[in-house]
Parts: sequence; C-alpha cells; structure tokens
Amino acid sequence: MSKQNEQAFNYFTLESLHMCFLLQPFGKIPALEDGELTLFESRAISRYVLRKYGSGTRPDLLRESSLEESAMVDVWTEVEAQQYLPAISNIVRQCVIMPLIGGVRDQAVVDENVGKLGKVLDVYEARLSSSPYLAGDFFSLADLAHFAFTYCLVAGTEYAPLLEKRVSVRAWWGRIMARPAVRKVAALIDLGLLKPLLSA
Ligand SMILES: N[C@@H](CCC(=O)N[C@@H](CS)C(=O)NCC(=O)O)C(=O)O
Repeated sequence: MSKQNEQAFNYFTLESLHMCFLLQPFGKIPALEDGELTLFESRAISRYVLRKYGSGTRPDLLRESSLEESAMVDVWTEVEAQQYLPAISNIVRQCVIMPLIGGVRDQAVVDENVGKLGKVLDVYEARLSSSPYLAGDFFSLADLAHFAFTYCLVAGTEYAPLLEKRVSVRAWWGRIMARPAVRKVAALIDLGLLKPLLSA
C-alpha cells in the first residue's frame, strides 16, 4: 500500500461513514465512489479494485486466467458470504459492537452462532486439511474475504479457540496473518476507535 493509499485508507471518520450510508442503497457500509462509478457490496467492490489495479501484480487474487481456479475462488467467496459471515457477524456484533455502544450482549445469540460457526469451521477443517488455502494451493480473494470479521473475533472476543482448536484452520489463519499486507492492515484496526462513531 502506498503512502497516499494509506492516507486514503481512513475509514474511521464520521464523514466517511455517513457518506457510505448515503451511497449504499441499503444504508450499510462499504460503498466506493470511483469517478462516475458508485459501487456497493464488499465482494463486488473487491473484484472491481482487483480488476482495475491488480493486473500484473502478485498475488493474483482472482485467478481469472484459469476457468477452474477462478471458479473455486468464486465457490469459497460465496461460502464466506453465505455460511461463514452470518454466524461470525452475529458473534462479533454481540461481543464487540454491543459493548462499544453501551449495550449488553445477548449470550443466547452468541451461543447459537458459536454452534453454527463451529459447524461451518468443521467443513473448513476438512477442506484445509487437503489444501493450504480455500480455493486451492494459492492465496486468493476467498481467503482474504475472511480477514475482517475473523480478526475481530480473534482479537476482540474469547472465541479465538473456535479457530485454534482446529489444526488446519489454525494453520490457514496463521498463513493469512503472516502476510505483510495483512499485518499492515491489522495494525491499523483499533476496535476501540469505533466507539465514538457508533454512539454518535
Ligand atoms: N452484503 C453487504 C453487507 C454490508 C453490511 O452489512 N455492512 C455492515 C458493516 S460490516 C453495516 O453496514 N452495518 C450497519 C447496519 O447494518 O446498520 C456487503 O458485503 O457489503
């Protein structure tokens, strides 16, 4: 990430959050304005950014030169959206966001979603026991799409053992977190920073 891009990577201002809520027709974040183009849905935004800026760079996170590899990237990016996110986002919302905005976590919701996430992670464990990354033997958008909520779960809740006790999932998460770019972004995330914004 260039110095200029690092400065642009300043999510955590009231202004940028409000701008997202205005641009996103469902009133959520993220949204991206690039010239005349306005995009929403995080995975669509990621694909756009990768297609626009990622060509010729390493790693190739979409693998679009291979029909089979890009199909596997699509499969596991969908799994993240349809299976993983619904469970993990409920846990992070209750354990991290609720306390930040002065609410009280609903432990029944947490417990239900810990159960759901465990079942999803059993499938991941099976997959990752035969493949270092979700889509194959290469790091891709499918892996990267897991970063934000998984980082919040591991860094901000007591449920990191959900990943740690599954050997192949733990090794996969370790490989993701060892990447220099991921470490750089992780260092920019301060969960406490959200507090004044969420209660405004
Ligand atoms: N499918 C959308 C989901 C967007 C979404 O739910 N964003 C959350 C933050 S991660 C949000 O805006 N929550 C605030 C709210 O629901 O009011 C995407 O991937 O962009």
